Amino acid sequence: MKKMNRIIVVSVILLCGMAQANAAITNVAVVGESTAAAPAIITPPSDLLNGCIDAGGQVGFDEAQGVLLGAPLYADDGVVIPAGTVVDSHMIFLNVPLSVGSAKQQAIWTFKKPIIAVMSDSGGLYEAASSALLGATATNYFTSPSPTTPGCTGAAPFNARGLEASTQYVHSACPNTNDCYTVSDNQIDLNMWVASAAGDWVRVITQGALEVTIAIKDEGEHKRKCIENHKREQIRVTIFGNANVEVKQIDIASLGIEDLSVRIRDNDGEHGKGHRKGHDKHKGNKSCKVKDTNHDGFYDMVCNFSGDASGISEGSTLLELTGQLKNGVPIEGSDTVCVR
Ligand SMILES: [Ca+2]
Ligand SMILES: [Ca+2]
Ligand SMILES: [Ca+2]
Repeated sequence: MKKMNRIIVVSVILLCGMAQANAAITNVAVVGESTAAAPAIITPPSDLLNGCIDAGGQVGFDEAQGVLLGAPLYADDGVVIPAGTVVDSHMIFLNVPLSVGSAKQQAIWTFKKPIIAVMSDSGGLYEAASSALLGATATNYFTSPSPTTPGCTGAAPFNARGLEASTQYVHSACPNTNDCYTVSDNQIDLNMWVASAAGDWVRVITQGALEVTIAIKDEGEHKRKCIENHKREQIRVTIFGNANVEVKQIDIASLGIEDLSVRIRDNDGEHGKGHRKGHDKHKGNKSCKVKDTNHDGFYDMVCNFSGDASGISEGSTLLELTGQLKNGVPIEGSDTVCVR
């Protein structure tokens, strides 16, 4: 069993060391009847074995984020997430101690991005097959007994790891007397009913984005790095390319920060001046330039943004850049700036 868990059925490029500002579970709230403790968003636990994680109520945590799939990923209802998709992963479970006996709880979980797949099969097969790829890095999913909690056993897959709906994946009508769920955009309404023998464990996959490091500076005041929030502001933003994001593949028109967007001066950039080695005008857009500003061997993109900055809060503020590559893969990055 343990060896089977270790088979990696999908290949992947793992993107490490990235911010997770856009990826998180954002809220959980009980609906209807509950005989369990209040649900909670938690940090990744040391183990995810059946025998040593007693949650009291439904708990959820963010797993791997910004994972670019190198092979298709399989989930409930025949969903196949194609290779090339970038995903974020999250785990939600309810598992009670032997002394409690049983518990049931219905809760609505909200994510920052839309849900694209759920893994809830009763044996936990989808979960087990994807944990090497999507699991939280510091959490033990595979080694039973646990290396850190002696005597604790129960690594997925096993009977009753997932949901025990009467029909395995019936979600359309979600009876409060059984395991089931319904998904709507960035929310999952999740009903779990567990006995102490085995809990319920569900992996939720949401849209993800490739992470880029960015640097935001006011066009005229680079040193102070403050932007004004009471006028049409112009801001220079550097997007640093990396091994996963080639900045020349960025769809410039897709870039946005709050209500700011790339300032378009004209569309004849290919004929513009300034075309010299290591300092290329970006094709078709004079307001973004491509060069390796930090000399790390990856091209970077420097763009001028403008627009209505009046909605940005004063003080030290985290601003998030979103956009996509020309092939549709989302990108995102953030930087803290002074706003006044
Ligand atoms: Ca159950
Ligand atoms: Ca179960
Ligand atoms: Ca660079």
